[in-house]
Amino acid sequence: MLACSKPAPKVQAPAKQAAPAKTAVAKPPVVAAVMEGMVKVPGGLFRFGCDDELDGPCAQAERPSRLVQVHGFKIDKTEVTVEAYKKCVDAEVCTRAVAGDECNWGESGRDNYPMNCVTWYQADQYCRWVGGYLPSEVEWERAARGDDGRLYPWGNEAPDADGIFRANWGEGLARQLWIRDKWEFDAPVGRFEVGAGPYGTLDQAGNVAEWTSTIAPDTQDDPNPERIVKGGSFREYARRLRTYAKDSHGPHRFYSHVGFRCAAAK
Ligand SMILES: [Ca+2]
Repeated sequence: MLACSKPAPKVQAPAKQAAPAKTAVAKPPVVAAVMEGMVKVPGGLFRFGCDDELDGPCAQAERPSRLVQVHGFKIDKTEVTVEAYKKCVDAEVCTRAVAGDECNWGESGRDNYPMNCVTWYQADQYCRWVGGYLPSEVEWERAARGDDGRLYPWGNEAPDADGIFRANWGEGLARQLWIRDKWEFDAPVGRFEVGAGPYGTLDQAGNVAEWTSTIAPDTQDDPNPERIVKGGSFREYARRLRTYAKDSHGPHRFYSHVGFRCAAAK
């Protein structure tokens, strides 16, 4: 159970870095390009979590709904791609992702697919390398939800309302339904522009679910506490795509339906 009875979490600020010395090595070339792929998320109060009357029925882990103050920040417009992650591996900073089965690493033609099959540690390492950090759960939800308490990044309509597919998702084990949105498994990032969030993010709902920096409260005393994962994926029910929905996994685990995106200070 992920229920959190603690006070509303505060936005996690990126770790402070020591002032660069005059001889400091320049940041890797990829940084500028990655930052260009980010959108600005304004600071402010927003409603976080699930309210049974407004959003429900809610899972216990999604309660309570409360107002949370966030600082402005930036977040990747799309999930981190295989192509982007490979640059970090080539720089000998990141480790290779697992290959095979539904994993995208090492597969030809998958450069623009999300970097799945990475552990939380690999995702965290990549975001640090580009000068950012993994978003907290609150930051992730702020980017997806804006300030109007919407159920999905695009609004309150169901993902397939009026026959328009706003995300890449599935229906649990009903595999024949996975492909209704044109993609049986994950898709190249950014293919569902109609599903854009309030600040321009794409695929926050669906495609691959996304690691955040937030520890699952019910595992916080474990040696390797689980981290919150947000957004649902190509294999999950529409409800799992809701902005407040969440899951959690151990940081050493990797899955074909889990990837990540990075955040950065404003
Ligand atoms: Ca996603």
